[in-house]
Amino acid sequence: MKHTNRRLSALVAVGLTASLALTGCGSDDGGESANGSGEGGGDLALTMLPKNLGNPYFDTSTDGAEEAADELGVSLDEVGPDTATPDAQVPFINTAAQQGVDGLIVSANDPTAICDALTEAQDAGTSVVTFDSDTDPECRDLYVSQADSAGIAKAQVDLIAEQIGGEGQIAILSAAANATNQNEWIELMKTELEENHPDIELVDTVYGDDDDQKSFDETSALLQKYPELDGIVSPTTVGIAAAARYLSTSNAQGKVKLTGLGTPNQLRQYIEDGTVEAFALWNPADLGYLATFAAEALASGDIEGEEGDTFEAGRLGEYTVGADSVVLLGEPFVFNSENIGDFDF
Ligand code: RAM
Repeated sequence: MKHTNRRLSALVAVGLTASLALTGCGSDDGGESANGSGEGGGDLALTMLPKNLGNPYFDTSTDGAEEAADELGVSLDEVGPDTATPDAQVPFINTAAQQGVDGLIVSANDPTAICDALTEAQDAGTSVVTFDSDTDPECRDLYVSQADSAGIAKAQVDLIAEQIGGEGQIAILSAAANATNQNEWIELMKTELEENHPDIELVDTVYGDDDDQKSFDETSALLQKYPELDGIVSPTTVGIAAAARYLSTSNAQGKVKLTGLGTPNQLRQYIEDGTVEAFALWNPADLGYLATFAAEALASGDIEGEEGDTFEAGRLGEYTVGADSVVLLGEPFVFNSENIGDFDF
């Protein structure tokens, strides 16, 4: 079975499927299981390149990638820059290509800045899978997407609209200004607001660069600049956690609503103290797991990355490559005080 059904949230009308693990989702199980396509990995070497290191979201996606690599019998290394800046990933891509790795799995800080390096890696024989945040499509073989972008945008708009009572001022606290994934979601959120929430005014979009301190400072600045602010949407796990930390000790706690995309472990205390009512995400471990199966299928020649190609992804089941060489993990999921205790990632 591809996905496990879970109960619907009353807050968001997205059909909630997804392969969200109920407990833990790490790869510290010794990696001995080999269900699904465990055979045939050979001596393949894969490299995982997140936007930056030190982000629990990517720690979790790498856990999932390592779990998949264990099952497939391939090697996997994680490398990455400290900061999520547009071209900070280029040297890591060049090194992976020089090392002759078979597959590169990358979450892009910028849709174009790493394209030349990725193309050179492809020319050197490396299969390129983007996950989480895409490049321009011509720079990669396959993109493993966490969920439909319009669904991710709508989930967040629905949450903030519900929390502020359908009217008022909101701001967006995003990641890096060039991040492909956040920028796509922000455009779709603007459309959703214009079409369905005319009484909500988006007063500003600011960028915390997926850096904890910068995100914290940007939250502080937003509250000073907009004293009437009713809500903040932060479509980044780094941003929402920093904003929650700021709000939790400020006078605005509970008054300025905060939602967006976060991990349960980073936001648990803020759900418990009332700073955050509900937020959304998918399971990053499953995303890393699926991206690794996709990279192995490409690198071993099982698939070309063309629309209609199918491959097995272990415990997640079979996936089909869609239009523009995109593979979709599932649907976003909403976490709140009633269900957060069920999750550990
Ligand atoms: C941060 C990163 C990542 C994004 C999540 C929601 O961890 O920006 O790319 O998908 O937030």
